Amino acid sequence: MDCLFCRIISGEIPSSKVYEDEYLYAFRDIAPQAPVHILVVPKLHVSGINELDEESASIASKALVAIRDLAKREGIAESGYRVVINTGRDGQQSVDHLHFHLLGGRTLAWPPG
Ligand code: IU
Repeated sequence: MDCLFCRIISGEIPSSKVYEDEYLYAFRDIAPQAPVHILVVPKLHVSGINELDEESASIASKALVAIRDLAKREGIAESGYRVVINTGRDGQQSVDHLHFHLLGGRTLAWPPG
C-alpha cells in the first residue's frame, strides 16, 4: 500500500483523527492553512474527482454530510467556511486519494491563488 491516506486510514501512520465511520475518515491537516483545517477522506481508495464512479460518488456525498456536522462541531457553521477538492496538477493536488479540505476559523480570501 503506497498511498499515504490509505496508510493514515489504516492507522499505520498516526493522525489527529476527528471523525470516522464506515465510509469516511477525517483528520486535522498536518500543515493547517486556517485555524480549522480538516481533511475528510473516503476510506475507499479513489484518486480524485476524475476517477469517481457511482459507488465513490455516493460516498463523496456522505462526506458533505460529515462536513456539515464537523463545521457545526468546530463552531464555524455560522461564520462560514470553505470546502475544497484540489484536482490534478494545476489544481495543486499533492495526494492522489480523493479528499475534501474543510477550512475555516478566519475570513478566507477570494479568489484563491
Ligand atoms: P492536496 O489537496 O492533495 O494538496 O492536499 C493534501 C493535504 O495533505 C495537504 O494539505 C497536506 O498538508 C496534507 N498532509 C497531511 O495532512 N499529512 C501528511 O502526512 C501529508 C500531507 I505528506
